[in-house]
Amino acid sequence: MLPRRRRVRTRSLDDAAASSALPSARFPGVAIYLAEPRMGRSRRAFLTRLARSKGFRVLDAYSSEVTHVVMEQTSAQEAICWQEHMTATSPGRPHPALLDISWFTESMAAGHPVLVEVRHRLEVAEPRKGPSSPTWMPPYACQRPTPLTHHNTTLSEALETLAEAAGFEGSEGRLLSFRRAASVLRALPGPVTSLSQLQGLPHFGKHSSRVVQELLEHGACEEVERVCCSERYRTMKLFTHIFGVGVRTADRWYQEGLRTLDELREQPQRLTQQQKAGLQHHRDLSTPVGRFDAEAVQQVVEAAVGQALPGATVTLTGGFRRGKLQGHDVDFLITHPEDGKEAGLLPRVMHHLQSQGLVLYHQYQPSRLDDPTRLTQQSHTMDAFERSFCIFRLPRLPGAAGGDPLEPYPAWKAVRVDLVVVPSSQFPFALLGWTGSQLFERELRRFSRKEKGLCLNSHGLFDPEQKTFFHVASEEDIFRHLGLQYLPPEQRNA
Ligand code: DCP
Ligand code: MG
Repeated sequence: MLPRRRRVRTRSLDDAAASSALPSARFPGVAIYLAEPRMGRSRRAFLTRLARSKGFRVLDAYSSEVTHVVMEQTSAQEAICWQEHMTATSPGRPHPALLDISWFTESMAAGHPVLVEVRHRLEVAEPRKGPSSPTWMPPYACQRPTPLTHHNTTLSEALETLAEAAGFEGSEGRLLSFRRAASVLRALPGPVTSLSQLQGLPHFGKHSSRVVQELLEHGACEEVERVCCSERYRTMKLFTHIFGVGVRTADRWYQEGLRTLDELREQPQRLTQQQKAGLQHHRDLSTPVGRFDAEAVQQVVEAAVGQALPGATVTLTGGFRRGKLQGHDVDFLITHPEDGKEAGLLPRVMHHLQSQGLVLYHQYQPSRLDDPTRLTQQSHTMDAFERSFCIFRLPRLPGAAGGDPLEPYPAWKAVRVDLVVVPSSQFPFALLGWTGSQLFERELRRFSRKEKGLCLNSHGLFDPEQKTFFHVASEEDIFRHLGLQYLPPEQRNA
């Protein structure tokens, strides 16, 4: 996955596993797992070093080998929920003992594992309560499965609206708080029907809890209603949904008094080529792309790629890979099994597509992979792959459903398509980075940085201390390196 000119060391999965979980002969039959939620990364690292220095075996990742799970400041109820979650994500595993930190500290002081007594055990402290008891939920979205369809649509959509509105005001912190709370609701195993169910859930501050409370009690939230009706929110939403328009541009237009698409069309000198194309095809582009259309686009892209470079492959990614039935665009990764063969491929692919009249607009961005600093930065939007942002002219099949029955049925539809060319050695990272959801990616990068001290982006996983990149063959390998349970794309709808 590295450009050949960079001489950096690489680490394999086996190296990492060996350094983290050296089998100890001192206390056979004891393998400790320090559960992080309330412990924090640095304390966990400290306790791990301490125990290993005394000859204890401490595992970095939760596995079937674990015999003693140690938790800190965790109630028995939370511990049981945690265990249920681990059992759900890895069925069939034996249940290790769930222990309070007191067992660990006593064992460290004694220099050997002390006998497990009732007072050490978390799971016997109190019985489980009924359906309204708090649910244990890992704090990062990449630590829990989030399906596409869930039980709390109304609540999560209300919080998403507030997140979007906060984003329009440039308030990144509030945007993230609302978005994370909305994502927690999507991951819950059932509907929230009473406020007490939010107790103990991560990312539920006063504001998000109040919104949920109002919705549960009155069926509507005054703040959300007000935002949705406001001229500011409606205009910002209208403008930011134009291809090529971000929050800053939309805000400038709003401050200058612009409110409608027609007003923008009257001032073409203000618009980039991309925005002009976006406005020109606005009607089609603001209609969701269906799975059927995405498959039709895939066929024409595959044909063009096959002509431009036999052996190259096309992978549908983004929301459609997560199982969504509709999207605002169609995202593809193009690669070739032989690293380097893919370089400069896109102009040839675009040429084939254009010669068939399939391209209404495209903006080509050459690869910037020869700039090594890009590979160790932690931003998705900055990825350095060769790419084209396109609007396709997708012929409609006769008899296809849709459109206004009173108007003549158009022969084609404009569809937003992103084509990204990736060297095969970086493909698993690009696939993980482009599959989304956006919040899932953000949380995965944050988890890597804050909990593991590693830098993850669509090019690789980098250890800034060791100055090494990790070698991987699949998305599963990346999850393993990060000590995370593998989540298939359809469970990444955070
Ligand atoms: N992505 C990201 N950060 C961004 C933009 C995108 O991590 N700022 C990743 C996650 C997205 C994926 O790239 O899921 C594709 O981007 P899209 O904007 O196309 O998002 P989706 O495909 O998920 O949504 P949609 O179905 O609306 O196209
Ligand atoms: Mg998409």
